Amino acid sequence: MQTTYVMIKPDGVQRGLVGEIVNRFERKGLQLVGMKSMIPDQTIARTHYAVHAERPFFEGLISFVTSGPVVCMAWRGVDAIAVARRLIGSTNGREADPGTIRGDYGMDMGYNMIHGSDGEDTAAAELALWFPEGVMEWTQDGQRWVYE
Ligand code: DAT
Ligand code: MG
Repeated sequence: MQTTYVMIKPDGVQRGLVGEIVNRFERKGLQLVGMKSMIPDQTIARTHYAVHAERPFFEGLISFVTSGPVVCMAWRGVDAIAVARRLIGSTNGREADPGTIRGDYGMDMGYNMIHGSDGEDTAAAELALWFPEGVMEWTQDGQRWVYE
């Protein structure tokens, strides 16, 4: 089992896509182990995107992600990190496959509605950053009908 960090960015919230996006993870069979909403401050945004600090788009990205509410989620399942990335689709919405979140709802690179951890190390670091209180440990009865 893996747990991955997924975040609906301010454009997704502003466009009223929270329900549509959450639905995709839920119906897929992933287990929700963390969910909250906040307006990120500079510190958490800069830490989250620190790997991109030297890129030309960095300041714009920080200003975007701190501009309004985001929805922070932790989703758990077998290979959850890669599964979430496939549900999300490639970075640029114009090129993302139809059927993916970015492919179905997005037309831009920066305004791409959603973040998903890209590996085990980043998932652990991002979960610790956004959920310092930890995630919920609970048994979802329906999970026994998700995996044979
Ligand atoms: P992803 O979100 O698909 O993991 P990433 O980690 O490479 O993509 O980049 C993080 C975010 O930064 C991405 O969701 C949108 C923004 N971004 C990336 N490359 C960009 C670019 N060339 N111009 C503008 N924004 C960019
Ligand atoms: Mg990334």
